[in-house]
Amino acid sequence: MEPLTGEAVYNLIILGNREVGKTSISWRYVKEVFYKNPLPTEGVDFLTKTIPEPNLRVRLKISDTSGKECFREILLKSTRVHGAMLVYDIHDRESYDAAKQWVVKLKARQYPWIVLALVGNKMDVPKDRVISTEEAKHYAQENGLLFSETSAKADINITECFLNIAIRIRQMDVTAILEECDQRMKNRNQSCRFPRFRWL
Ligand SMILES: Nc1nc2c(ncn2[C@@H]2O[C@H](COP(=O)(O)OP(=O)(O)OP(=O)(O)O)[C@@H](O)[C@H]2O)c(=O)[nH]1
Ligand SMILES: [Mg+2]
Repeated sequence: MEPLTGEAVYNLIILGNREVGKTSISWRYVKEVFYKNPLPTEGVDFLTKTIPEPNLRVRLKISDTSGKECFREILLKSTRVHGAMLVYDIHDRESYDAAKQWVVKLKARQYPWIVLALVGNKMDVPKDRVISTEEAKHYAQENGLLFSETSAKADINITECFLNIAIRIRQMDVTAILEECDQRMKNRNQSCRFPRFRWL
């Protein structure tokens, strides 16, 4: 793969039910902090961080969404997304099912270039876990997703999770796909390889 000449910007959206730890994950990664009682996110918060890997040269623009459905739908329709992190709480099956529904939704809308990562958070609390690592890993493998279990609180696998998503986005050349779609949109005589990209 050719080395990048400038800094690439990747848009990453974090989706998942309320209180699964979306804000805690993004703050741990970007600000290196953890708060026991963060305020619920209203709408969306934007954070950016340049990945401290000299060979990658990537700046992540992270959209930390509210667990409220209406906000996320609006955001998905208005943003060019390179990757999506689908977060669940390993103690909460409803949140796991919701994360899987996001996979179905995103695939159904034909965003084939979006790198999807399934993330089971709060692994620092082994008691009362209801989603086993094996179950989630199996689902992720079957559906071509990246998979991690994390703890924002104990800072486990957070950096690796973001890094792996960025590496996969680069490997799949998602930026080139989006640029191609932009170009074809300008020239309406040509059809886009991904006809429904206008959703983004
Ligand atoms: N034990 C533990 N608690 C966590 C972890 N991550 C987040 N929490 C707690 O879970 C609760 C919800 O965290 P948030 O980060 O606000 O969750 P959210 O998904 O952003 O919630 P909304 O913005 O309302 O959608 C807070 O009490 C956090 O302290 C973790 O890794 N381990
Ligand atoms: Mg939040």
